[in-house]
Amino acid sequence: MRCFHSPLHRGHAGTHEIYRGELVPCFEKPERADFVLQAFQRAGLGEVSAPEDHGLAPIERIHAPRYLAFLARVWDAWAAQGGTRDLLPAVWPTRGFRDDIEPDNLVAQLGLYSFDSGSPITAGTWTAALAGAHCALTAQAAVAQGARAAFSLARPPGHHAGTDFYGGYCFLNHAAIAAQAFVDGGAARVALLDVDYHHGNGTQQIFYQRSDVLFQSIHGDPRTEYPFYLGHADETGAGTGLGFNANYPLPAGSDNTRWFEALEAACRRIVAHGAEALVVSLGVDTFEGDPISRFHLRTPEFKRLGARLAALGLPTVFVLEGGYAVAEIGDNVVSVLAGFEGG
Ligand code: OKP
Ligand code: ZN
Repeated sequence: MRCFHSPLHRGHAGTHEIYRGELVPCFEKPERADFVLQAFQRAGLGEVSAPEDHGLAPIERIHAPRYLAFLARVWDAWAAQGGTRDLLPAVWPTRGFRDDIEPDNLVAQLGLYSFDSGSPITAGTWTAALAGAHCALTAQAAVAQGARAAFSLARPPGHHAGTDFYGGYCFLNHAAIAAQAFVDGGAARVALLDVDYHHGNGTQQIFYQRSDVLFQSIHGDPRTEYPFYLGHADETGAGTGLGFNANYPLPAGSDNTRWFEALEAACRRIVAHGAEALVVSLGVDTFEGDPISRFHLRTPEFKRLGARLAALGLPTVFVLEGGYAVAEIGDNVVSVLAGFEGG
């Protein structure tokens, strides 16, 4: 399978996030992509290529213009004020506040467009996220042109980013952008499956009222796990989208039997949807050694996941999401892809 990757991810390099009341080095760091790239090449899974520039139009199909304009300019505006440190929000418009007027104050803008304090914006964040979107779009194009599968190897991840907000280390929703590209290329029904440990709240928000893109997510129960405020089983879609959103929240610590039961249910639903293409939000923070998550998948389970997805027989785009056990992230991702390829 071909892999699309850009070194521009390296420009997104946050310094700190708050973890259990302490400032700690960011879990989402450039080394993650380096390890995945090394493992992919070592395994000889396929050619690694730079993404093509697909322009802003396919990204504007998912994200609001004022949000994209904000992301594109915010670092330069900060630098013009003499700012050098990571940009972090400190105030948010919760219920009862207005979100229709964008404040002039930069920190207030950060709060308007974000939902957590753990997603620093740095000098290269926009460039990195944009390159990631183009990796996903180039992988989608390869699959639309007949490849069985392709892999978008980029960071920061995307599945927590919604129409007009960032958070959970995510700025542009690469998987949603790829799914939309399938629709815009003529697919009537697309399936998007999120196997990251955390609920894909951004992707759910984007497609919640739509029936063309079936969104499903298997994740730690939001009652105890990030992102906390979305991802429950009773969220099944709205309006035209009613019945086209399915969540499989599992208690933190759930065993692999339970995880694969959820995967089986999700796969059956993909078949019932009559999907013509599949996009996988591939987070491997379900790994038992992950520092911020509490599932127990290991190499055999990652292989089994890949093989189960292959059995769907669909043109498939894999988009990298989470995974914070950096030394193992490459092997874990490669296990899924090798399992898919029958290796
Ligand atoms: C991103 B992805 C806040 C800590 C919250 C955020 C976890 C984001 C996971 N200070 N941690 O789904 O792998
Ligand atoms: Zn995650």
